[in-house]
Amino acid sequence: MCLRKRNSWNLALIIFLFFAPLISGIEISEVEINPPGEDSGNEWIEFYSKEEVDLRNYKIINNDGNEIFLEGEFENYFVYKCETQWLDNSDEKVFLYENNNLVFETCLLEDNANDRKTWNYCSSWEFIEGSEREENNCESENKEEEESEEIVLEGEESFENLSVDVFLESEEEEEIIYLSPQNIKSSENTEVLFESKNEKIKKYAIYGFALFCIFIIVLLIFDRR
Ligand SMILES: [Ca+2]
Ligand SMILES: [Ca+2]
Ligand SMILES: [Ca+2]
Repeated sequence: MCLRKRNSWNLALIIFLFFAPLISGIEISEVEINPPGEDSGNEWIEFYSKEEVDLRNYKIINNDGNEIFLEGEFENYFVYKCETQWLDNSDEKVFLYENNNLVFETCLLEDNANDRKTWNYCSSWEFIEGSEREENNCESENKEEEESEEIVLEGEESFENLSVDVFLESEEEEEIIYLSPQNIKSSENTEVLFESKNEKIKKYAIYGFALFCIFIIVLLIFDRR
C-alpha cells in the first residue's frame, strides 16, 4: 500500500517536471538590439508575465552563448537593461531558461534601423515602434481587433436588415391576407353558407309549425266525432 502511494507521488513529480517548463507564464515580449545612437548600455529586453515571478532561477543566453542570470521579482512588465553591448544587430537571438529548461526563445533578430523600432512579440514577432514597459502595439493584433469589430458590425447590420426585411415581408403578408381575392371569396362563401343555413332552419320551422297545425286539426276533428 505504502509502495503504491510512493510510486504515485513519483509519477506526479515526473509529470510536473516534464510539464513545468511548458506551463511557465513568463515570456520575452520585446527586444531592442539596435537603440538610437550608442548600443553599449542602451540595449534592453522586456519580459512579460501575468503572474508575479521570482527571477532567481531564470537566465538569458544570446546567440553567441553568453549567459546573464536574472534576479528580482516582477508582475506584468520587466525590462532588463544590458550593461554593455550584448546583443548583435544581426543574426541575434535571446533564449530564456528556468532551471536549465528552455522556456522561451525569440525569432532570429536583425535591426539595422538604429532607431526606436524594436522587435515585439504578440502572436508572432513584429518589428515596430518600441513600447518599453508597456503593452506591445502589434499591427497583427490591431488588425484582428478591427476585423472582429467589423464582423460584429456587419453581423449587427445584416441582423438589422434581416429583421427589417422580415418585418416588411410580414406586413406585406398581412396586406395580402386582407386584400387577396381568395380571402374575399372565402368570406363571401361563409356568408352564403350562413344565409343558406338560416333559410333552411326557417323552412324547417315553417314545415314543423304546419305539421303541428295539421296534427291539432286532425285531433279536433276526431274529438268532435
Ligand atoms: Ca546591438
Ligand atoms: Ca544603435
Ligand atoms: Ca512592450
